[in-house]
Amino acid sequence: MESFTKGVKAPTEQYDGSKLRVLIVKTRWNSEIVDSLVEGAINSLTSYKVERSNIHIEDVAGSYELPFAIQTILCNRVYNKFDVAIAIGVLIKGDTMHFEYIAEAVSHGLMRVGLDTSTPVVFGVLTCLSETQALQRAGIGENSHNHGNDWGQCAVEMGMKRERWSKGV
Ligand code: RBF
Repeated sequence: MESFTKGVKAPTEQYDGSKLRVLIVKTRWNSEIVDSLVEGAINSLTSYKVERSNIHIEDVAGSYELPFAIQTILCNRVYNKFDVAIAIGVLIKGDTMHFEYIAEAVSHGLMRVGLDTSTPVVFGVLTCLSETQALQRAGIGENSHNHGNDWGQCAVEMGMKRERWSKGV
């Protein structure tokens, strides 16, 4: 194979997400980049017929807060049940070890929340070595790609499949 298409292939099924309820928790750290990713995710969700009114958005300070926020919201009966959650944040490597500690804690934390709650949690956290990398992956500027689009698509697929799998189909 001389070349291949990098990234995720669209699902073969054309999902109807009109019944899905989606939780997005986003950070205020690196908010311009994060907001572009959130916009990408929302565009993708609505392209699968997810109702805008069924997308609930909360924010937290930084990526480190994402697992706690999502777990607490998913487990709170006051909120209507969500079918899927998307955690959106942007970590950019600096001069200290913060990047490494936060990236590892957040990725493990989000995985645990998904497994413990049986609700898929989409890993929408960019872990970038530079601001340029972050902008390119948030659809900002030339030759960029908005990964938020992929996360929205992943959320629809996992929300629909979770429903199907939980019924044993
Ligand atoms: N949060 C992010 O979402 N992205 C970052 O790039 C980021 N870098 C940080 C760098 C330092 C030195 C510190 C102290 C915090 C950083 N945070 C970042 C915030 C972190 O996720 C969390 O909000 C705070 O540590 C409070 O728990």
